[in-house]
Amino acid sequence: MKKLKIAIQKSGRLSDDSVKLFKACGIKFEVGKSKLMSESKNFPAEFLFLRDDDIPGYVADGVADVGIVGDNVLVEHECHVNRVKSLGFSKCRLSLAVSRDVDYSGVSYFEGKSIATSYPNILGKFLKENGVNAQIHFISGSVEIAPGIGLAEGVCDIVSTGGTLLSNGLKEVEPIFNSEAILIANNSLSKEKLELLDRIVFRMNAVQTADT
Ligand code: PRT
Ligand code: ZN
Repeated sequence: MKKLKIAIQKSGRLSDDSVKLFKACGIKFEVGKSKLMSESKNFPAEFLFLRDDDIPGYVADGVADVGIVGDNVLVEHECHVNRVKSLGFSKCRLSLAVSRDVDYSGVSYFEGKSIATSYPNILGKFLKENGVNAQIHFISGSVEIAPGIGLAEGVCDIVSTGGTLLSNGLKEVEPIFNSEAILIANNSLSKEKLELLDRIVFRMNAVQTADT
């Protein structure tokens, strides 16, 4: 029988809850620090442990059949995949933030200014929808440092508790995108694989009902 290839984050904010969810569904598999693949012994599934940024592309290309990724990464990468189910964990928001001492009056504050972000697509769409012309400065990490070193006047980054913004002298002024973990699937799964996915989704729904 064909195995369903399931991509989950190797190590990070999605990893533990992703593993926990499949285990709560009764799917047994090993997770090891150096393991990049793991076959389930009691379900026709094979787990691939990847960086979260690679998951949407791999699922779109069919390298993996299904995966779990943050909606922020999924939308930023603009991959064509099937959004199967919102999972309710790894909740966060993508927000615009400025230096604490800025007298912020509204989104037009950003007109003609530069904004550092790892999410140029989502930010670009937001600015366009709001008729704001700003320069987007892409940086791949430690975005919150940008205003302090004179790289940009604002930042657009993931916020959860707000602690990181605070400790970098910034304040959140505009939440632009709400995110949580999403179960995604390749758009052209075989009938056999779709049946396996249905079995998993059925179990996930049962687990979530039991939790609430
Ligand atoms: O190594 P890999 O590429 O796989 O992981 P990663 O480092 O790119 O991602 P990771 O593990 O940090 O996050 C994975 C996903 O978790 C994200 O894409 C979001 O969907 C979700 N998530 C939830 C978060 C946060 N909460 C979060 N707080 N992702 C990042 N953060 C960071 C944020 O970038 C900022 O630096 O945490 C900081 C802010 O947190 P607070 O609590 O101080 O506001
Ligand atoms: Zn990543």
